[in-house]
Amino acid sequence: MDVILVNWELMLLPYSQAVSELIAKAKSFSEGFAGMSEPSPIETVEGRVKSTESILEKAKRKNIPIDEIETKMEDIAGIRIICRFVDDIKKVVEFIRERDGFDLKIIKEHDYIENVKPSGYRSYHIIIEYPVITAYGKKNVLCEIQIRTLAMNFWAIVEHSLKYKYQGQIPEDIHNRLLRSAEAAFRLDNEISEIRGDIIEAEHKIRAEHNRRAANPQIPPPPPRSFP
Ligand code: 0O2
Repeated sequence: MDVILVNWELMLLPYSQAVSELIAKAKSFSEGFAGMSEPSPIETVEGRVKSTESILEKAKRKNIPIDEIETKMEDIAGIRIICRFVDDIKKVVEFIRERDGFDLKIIKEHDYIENVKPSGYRSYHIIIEYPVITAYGKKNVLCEIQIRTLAMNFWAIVEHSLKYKYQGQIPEDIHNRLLRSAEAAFRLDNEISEIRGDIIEAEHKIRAEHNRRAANPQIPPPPPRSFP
């Protein structure tokens, strides 16, 4: 049997660079909305490089040979873009599509919002190939971009923890509760979408008032607020 030795630190370096660069690009896109009438569709951006332990576990689970990990495992580098409103997901997807062929290449898209996973998972995934120039030269790395709402994210984090706790074998009653909460999160997203206009208008007013006071220190500060 051939033994393949992997220098993980060196192998993961371009992935970590890709994650940093993609986070910076998404943040700068989001900051570009400052002062515009439409707020940024991006609430937060986070990213991570899969741990060696997690790469090996997934390779075993998916039967991926160690020497094919870089071409077959699509989420060694991962970016997660969180939106407030379901409609914002489409805008972020468009932003990524516009970059296709420019500074990244879209390999495939998975719409787990239209095609909800049997677990109840909802999210929009885009797998991209991203070129990085490292001290060791140029390299194209695969990266998974997950785009989801705050509600979808909350659900996915909880479900992920339970999957970890039960080592993938979630008991039926908890599984059923998770399915019901996934639907509740989806209804919450839809309800919030209905009042999106009101929320944005309210935020505009608060921001305008804040700017007015910042520009004019003579205006007395607002009375201290109490909890509702
Ligand atoms: P981790 O620990 O988050 O990195 P496939 O394309 O279906 O053959 P793959 O590569 O698992 O297999 O792709 P998929 O299904 O699109 O999932 C990729 C990632 O999406 C997962 O990575 C999770 O982060 C997330 N995901 C997918 N399904 C679920 C789900 O049912 N629940 C939760 N909480 N997250 C999910 P990992 O490596 O599985 O996990």
